[in-house]
Amino acid sequence: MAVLDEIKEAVINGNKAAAASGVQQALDEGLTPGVILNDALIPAMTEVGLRFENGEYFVPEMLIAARAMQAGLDLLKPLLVQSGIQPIATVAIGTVKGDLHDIGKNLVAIMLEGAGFAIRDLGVNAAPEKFVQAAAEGAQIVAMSALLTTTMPSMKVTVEALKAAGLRERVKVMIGGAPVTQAYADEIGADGYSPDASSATRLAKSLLGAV
Ligand code: B1M
Repeated sequence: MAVLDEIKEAVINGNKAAAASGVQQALDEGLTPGVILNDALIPAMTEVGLRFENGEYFVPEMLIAARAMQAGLDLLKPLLVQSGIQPIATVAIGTVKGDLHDIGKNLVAIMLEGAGFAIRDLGVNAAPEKFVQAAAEGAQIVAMSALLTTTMPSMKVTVEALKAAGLRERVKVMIGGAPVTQAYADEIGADGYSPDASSATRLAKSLLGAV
């Protein structure tokens, strides 16, 4: 499908306006948000990552590609999120301390919201204390994202901080992000791991016994 290739090219080249207009055109042509996301936006970021690894792209190119992707996501968000439903539970979601990657975290938040969860977005570079505070204030799920191997340990620190605050039994902890694995979730005592945004919604529901 030509328009999907155009969106991919636009994101890879960091062309925000073309990414947004491509997504709008794809929607006008009747493509579903899921197809646009999975067959254009996400593969584009994968390609950007490969180019970074190969030394063809540097941080500025990654950054402008991320902005172009976000412009496309902004158009899809209202379509992925249902409105007017009673929240299943509140999820406090953030990218862990030291980590500024938020595209995947935002995508997971959008999908969770679409599945009926209330979202408390703690943003990027979220310190363990922020997650603890959100849990103390009533969030039933703490959801942490990490894209760097160097920031993954902050997930463990957060689990320990929840224990120290006496909150661990009251909240479910789920984790994800490209370098994160089920084995890591088991190692740090998280309740669950999911590899992508759609399985994250299934995981969140199953953690609460809602499926
Ligand atoms: Co960075 N970066 N980056 N980067 N960046 C990666 C992650 C990297 C793999 C690139 C590479 O080398 N190939 C590499 C990490 C290596 C490692 O640690 N293993 C890397 C690096 C090294 C860095 C810097 C250190 C570069 C530097 O400064 N020298 C630096 C670190 C800054 C920091 O965070 N402190 C850095 C900076 C940046 C930018 C700011 C330029 C930009 C981020 C902009 C932004 O997010 N607003 C950026 C980008 C764009 C990337 C890549 C290219 C794309 C990430 C992305 O958005 N993917 C990335 C390479 C890659 O991943 N291919 C790379 C698309 C997104 C939809 O996927 O985030 O994986 P993802 O989310 C998925 C799943 O993982 C999952 O669901 C999502 C949707 O399916 N998921 C969850 C995510 N969170 C979840 C939580 C859950 C469940 C599922 O439950 C709670």
